[in-house]
Amino acid sequence: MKKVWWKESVVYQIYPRSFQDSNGDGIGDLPGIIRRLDYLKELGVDVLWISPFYKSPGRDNGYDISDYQAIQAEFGSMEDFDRLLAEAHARGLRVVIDLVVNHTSNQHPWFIESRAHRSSPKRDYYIWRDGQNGGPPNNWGSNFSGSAWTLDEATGQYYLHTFGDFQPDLNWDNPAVREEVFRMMRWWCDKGVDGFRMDVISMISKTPDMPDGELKPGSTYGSFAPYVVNGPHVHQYLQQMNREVLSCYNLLTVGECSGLTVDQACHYANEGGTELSMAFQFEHMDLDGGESFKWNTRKIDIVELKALLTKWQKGLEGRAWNSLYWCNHDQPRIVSRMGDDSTPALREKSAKVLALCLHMMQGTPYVYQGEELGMTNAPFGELSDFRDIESINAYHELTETGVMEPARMLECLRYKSRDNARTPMQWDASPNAGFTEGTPWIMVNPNYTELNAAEQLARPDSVFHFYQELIRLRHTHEIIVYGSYDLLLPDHPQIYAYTRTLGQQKLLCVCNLTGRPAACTLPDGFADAQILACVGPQPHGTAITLGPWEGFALLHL
Ligand code: TEU
Ligand code: CA
Repeated sequence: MKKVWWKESVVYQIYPRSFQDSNGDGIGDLPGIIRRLDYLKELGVDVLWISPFYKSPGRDNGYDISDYQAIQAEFGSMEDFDRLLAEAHARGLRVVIDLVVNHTSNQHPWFIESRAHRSSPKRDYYIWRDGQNGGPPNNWGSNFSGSAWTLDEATGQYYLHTFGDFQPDLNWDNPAVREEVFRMMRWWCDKGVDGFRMDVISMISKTPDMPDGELKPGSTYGSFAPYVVNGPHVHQYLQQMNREVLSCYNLLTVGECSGLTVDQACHYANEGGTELSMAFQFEHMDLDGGESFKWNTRKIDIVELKALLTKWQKGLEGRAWNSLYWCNHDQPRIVSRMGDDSTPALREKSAKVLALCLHMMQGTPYVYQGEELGMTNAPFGELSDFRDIESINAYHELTETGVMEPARMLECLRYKSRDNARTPMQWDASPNAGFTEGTPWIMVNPNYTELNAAEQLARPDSVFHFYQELIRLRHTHEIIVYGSYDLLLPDHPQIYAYTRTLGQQKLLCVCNLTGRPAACTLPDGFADAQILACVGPQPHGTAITLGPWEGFALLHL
């Protein structure tokens, strides 16, 4: 297996809008990030991935870009970005930026020109089709509810948008589109950025004939997935991007790949390096999905989770590289989703054991802002507390079509809404958690008075210091990066246990992912092993009982 820096790194994701406000407008910004670089250095991460800060109407918080080479005023200026990059580099932190090129904003000059008339030179920058029987070209539904097609009255055709109607999909089959994107990417690379996180990159190649999608019972729209996800030319386009841009620099690239399978990942993230460094798969995040997409309050089954993550660990071994995550700006908080946030003590234990379970695996770990504190879902009340376009649109669609009762839908939003990840970073116990001196754009979780970075920095046994230790261990022990993985106790309903092996070395990680005591027998050979990390008391002997949310990692030389 090739040894490279991005396999040995830990990435920290910043959602700029919610990280640190510097000018009192209630919105986090680039100067705010600069202020907190020392905190990130203290945590010990290697790479920062910063979610979009480009010029944007902000209807999807920056994932709707109207100028790829300008900074949205509320986030700061290009000088601020340059300073952020220099200040990060001065501290040995690399900076990965978000590349959102499946779609643009409908306010992007390309789209304004494209929609101007049918013979516009930019018409083919987007995906236009004639309607059918007085309606859209097919039955596809958008990821943000409603049809995936919107009629443009002026030219009488429909444009495709797999997300919001304000996010028209680019036509990657047009070589001019690819050249524009590659040129823009080189411009950022020449500035010195260290990589790209590529938004829904698995969706850039669409099958040219676009038949109706399968209609699931109870849904109004058909699924575009078979015709859009991992489409016919996606690997060809990424290989071209790799030849013309990526291979000319020393980058970390990670594709956000909804609909990713192990086989597909072995293309996107192949060890030969002809496409991307790694990809995000979604399968473990979908384990508590089901009917009505993700809108339910079901819990993830531990036996299923183990089988699934093991499939990824073994399936990519030596062939491609995994990325490891519990959280990002689209997911509810893991401690509320899989752990127990009902008391501070249980919250901290479950946050730590979940971290341990993930961070001892093979792949590059991603820590999402606040995860290193064990930040929780927020106590949202009514619909008006939510800001996220996906949540708000889904509420209307599902309650207005009678699929969900309003009270039940609100309950599901409180559990699963993306806004749970987007409440402001909790820095200290001062008003608004030290995030802003103004009015925050979304509610601050009231638990900040007790749950905040300042308190945790001052307390050696905090979640922060546990994450710091896991990151340090990864930097110290090659086996955590490169060792091969093997699952133990596949059918144990509470314990996630696995080994890592590198040459003569063996590591054992055992985690009780439930709030009930759990017993198991350890494999031989760890009797005099070194304890790397521990949540709860140190284990003794081979027949052990773990208390609620306890776990440990042992290293045998
Ligand atoms: O997300 C893509 C994506 O698949 C999500 O919409 C996902 O299905 C959903 O969040 C699960 O609830 C990316 C970005 O991460 C997201 O923030 C953007 O809204 C989206 O693309 C459009 O750019
Ligand atoms: Ca601000």
